[in-house]
Formats: sequence, structure tokens, C-alpha cells
Amino acid sequence: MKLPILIHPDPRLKKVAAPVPDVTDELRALADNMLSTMYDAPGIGLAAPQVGVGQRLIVLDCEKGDDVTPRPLAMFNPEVIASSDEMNTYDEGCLSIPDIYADVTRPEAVTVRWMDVNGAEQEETFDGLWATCVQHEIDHLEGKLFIDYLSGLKRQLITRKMVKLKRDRAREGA
Ligand code: K1U
Ligand code: ZN
Repeated sequence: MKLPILIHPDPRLKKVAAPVPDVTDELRALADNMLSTMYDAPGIGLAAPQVGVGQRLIVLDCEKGDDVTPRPLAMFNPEVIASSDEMNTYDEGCLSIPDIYADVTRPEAVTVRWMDVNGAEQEETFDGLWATCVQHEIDHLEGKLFIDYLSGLKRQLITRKMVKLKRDRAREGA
């Protein structure tokens, strides 16, 4: 099932999400629906607050291209437990801030610990786009957006554009 994605500004995107005590069937279904929503968008990641759910769940698949095997991952309570000193800059986007891209600098590699859909603890080191994306998604769980790394002026301009986009979409739907 495809879920509606919240567009910035929205107070639900600014809240710190709550830890998941255990993985229930309901949360497994939510993870499945988030993956369908992400692939359909299309995107390479999605965090539960973006679909209005204030729980610590993210999904991602950064295997881009036609000839690659998909690698859908759902992470409950993901935590960065180590970061590289080396940094990487990527032109990031966000499904909650459509058609806006900006350079964000983050650690090039991160080790993440999380609980999988079976409730088992997992740990893996990610680099490249996977590292960028998993950090972007974990930021969503802290109520942080990639535009929070930009200057106040750029953030203000982008926020104004999004307010207009939401107004136009509401008018189209009316
Ligand atoms: O969190 C989100 O809103 C999803 C976001 C993830 C992300 C993208 C780029 C850098 C860091 C995190 C997106 O997926 S935006 C769409 C996008 O980047 C994309 C869409 C189709 C193919 C490839 C990329
Ligand atoms: Zn995002």
C-alpha cells in the first residue's frame, strides 16, 4: 500500500521519534508499505516520520540501476556506532522537500547497529551512497532535515517554496 508522504514544513517532521520496543506484525506491515512507497516515489530511503509515524523505523535501498539486485533494508532503532574521519559531500534530495537538492557533507563511512524485521540485532559498515542515505534517514528520526545543514537564508527560501507548493497542491485537490 502506498502511503502519503508529508511535505516540509510540518511539525511531525520536526519531532524526535520514539524507540520501537519490539517488532510487531503491524510494524512489519508498516515497513513493507514504506518500502513500496519509497520505490514508487521513487526514492532510495524513507523514514517513518515522513509518513506521519513517530517511531524509529527507516527503510532504504541504494542499489540504483536496472541491472542491479535490489537490497531492501528495514531498520528499527538504527544507531550510528562509529563514523569515519574522512568526509564526503553529496547532492542530497528528500521526498519531503520535492525537487530541491543541495550539497551536504557527512562522514564517508558509518557503522550502524539496528534491529531487523525479525527482531534480531544487526551491525554493518556502510560507505558511499549507502552511508549518506542511512545518515539522512537517521536524521529524520531526530527531527532533522538536510536543509538544516544549509544557511538560514537558503533554508528560508526553500521553506517558502514548499509552503507555496503545498498551497498549490491543496488548491488543485480542492
Ligand atoms: O529521506 C528521503 O526523503 C529519501 C531521499 C533519500 C536520500 C537521497 C539522497 C541523499 C540522501 C538521502 C530520496 O530518496 S530523494 C530521491 C533520490 O535521491 C533518488 C530518486 C530516484 C533514484 C535515485 C535517487
Ligand atoms: Zn529525507
